[in-house]
Amino acid sequence: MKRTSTLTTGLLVLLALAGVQCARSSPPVGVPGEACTGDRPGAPCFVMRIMCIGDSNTQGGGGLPSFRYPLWFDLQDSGRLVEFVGTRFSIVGENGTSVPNPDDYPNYYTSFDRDHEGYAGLRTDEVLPLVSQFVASQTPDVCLILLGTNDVGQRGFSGVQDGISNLEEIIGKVRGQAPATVFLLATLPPIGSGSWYVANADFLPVFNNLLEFSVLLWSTPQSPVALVDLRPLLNLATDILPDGLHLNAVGQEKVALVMHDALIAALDGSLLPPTLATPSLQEPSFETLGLIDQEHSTLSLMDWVYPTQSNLITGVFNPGSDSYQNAEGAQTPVGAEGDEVLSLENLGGDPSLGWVYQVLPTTLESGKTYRFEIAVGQRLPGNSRGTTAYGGYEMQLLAGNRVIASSINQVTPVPGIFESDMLTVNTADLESAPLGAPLSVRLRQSWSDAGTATDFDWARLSVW
Ligand SMILES: [Ca+2]
Ligand SMILES: [Ca+2]
Repeated sequence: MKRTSTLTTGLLVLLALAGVQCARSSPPVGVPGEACTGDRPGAPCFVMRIMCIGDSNTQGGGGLPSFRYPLWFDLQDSGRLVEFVGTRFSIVGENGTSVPNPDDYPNYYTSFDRDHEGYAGLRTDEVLPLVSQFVASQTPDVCLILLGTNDVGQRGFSGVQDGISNLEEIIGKVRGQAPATVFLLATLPPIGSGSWYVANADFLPVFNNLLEFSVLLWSTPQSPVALVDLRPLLNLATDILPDGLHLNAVGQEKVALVMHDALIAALDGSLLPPTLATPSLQEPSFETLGLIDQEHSTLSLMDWVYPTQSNLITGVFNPGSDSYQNAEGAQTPVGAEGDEVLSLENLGGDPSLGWVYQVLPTTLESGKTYRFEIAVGQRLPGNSRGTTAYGGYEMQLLAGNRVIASSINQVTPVPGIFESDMLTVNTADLESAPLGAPLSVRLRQSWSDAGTATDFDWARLSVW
């Protein structure tokens, strides 16, 4: 079959012609951790990081910058501190003959944030293997996904089935690295007779209906998934180019408006279920496994998630008196609670991604103070676990994927006892705090020496 006017071929030709990459865009807004320039000088700045993932309708091409351009300026008009993130920054054919017309898109190379994850021509199964890498380098708070047209157009009903299943896997891969991400999934735009995909256009409503149902199944309190319904909005005659596939300038504006409203809802936390009155940490004392004296187990806990790095041994330990004072049998080590503790041991190597975390079923609220406390233990030298030294620690409190308070080695416990460290943060002290985002806490070792160990116990969270 001759494939003309597909999301793949026409644009790939342009892409090949384009060749050269443009200079990277510099987002006009601040980055997390840098001070904002608002009325609280020096306050940490939380800019919501939005990652647009999709095919050519997200990448843009043929001189059209995609819905991202009007969306960006709609968000600016709403006064939102946002940043588009992604590892890509060009439209198809940019640097060729298809640079966005400066009369129509005057701010394309200046105040527009061009970063994206749009891949012209790709199906869900082709984007899926790229996800872990681009999320690792550009952690999003919100993923805006418009993907699946190439699946349905090229493969009909099997494209529907595989497309939906791959979207679920894409969400899973993002959550693997950014567990509190909000997902906004757009329904697919109509397909016209300008494209050979039109032979499978009857499967579009099947895909869109299945997507509408699936987002309900995929959504969790920690990581909401919502539909951005383009169906009532778009029609072929006015919003799609003659190629039958791509949004024209009018279509892009329409899509941007509905995506803007969905993003505002996400940023304001209204996609999340109501907050629980009293947030509480589960398994605060790591006693679930019921270990006997000197026993160590790497079995999973119910509510704490362990890292999977092979250089780190994460588990629960019932220390003996050769590790901590007063730890004989089922007694409580000095400064700890109960008889079991969380144990992080390093076989040698980087512990920086070795976070043990717990996401709470509660969200960050304005005008409140949050305090996270934990006891940190340094084992006695010559202990029977065979660990030779203390491994240090870092503790963090997060809202969404954002660190809102952090402490690294503020306390050095005396060998043989536990000492507590605490983080306290009031949302009023955070400029543009990620309100509405789910809270989580996490812990890790801080030093990379082989044979080191750090134990944690008695986790406490208070809010007032
Ligand atoms: Ca305990
Ligand atoms: Ca013991």
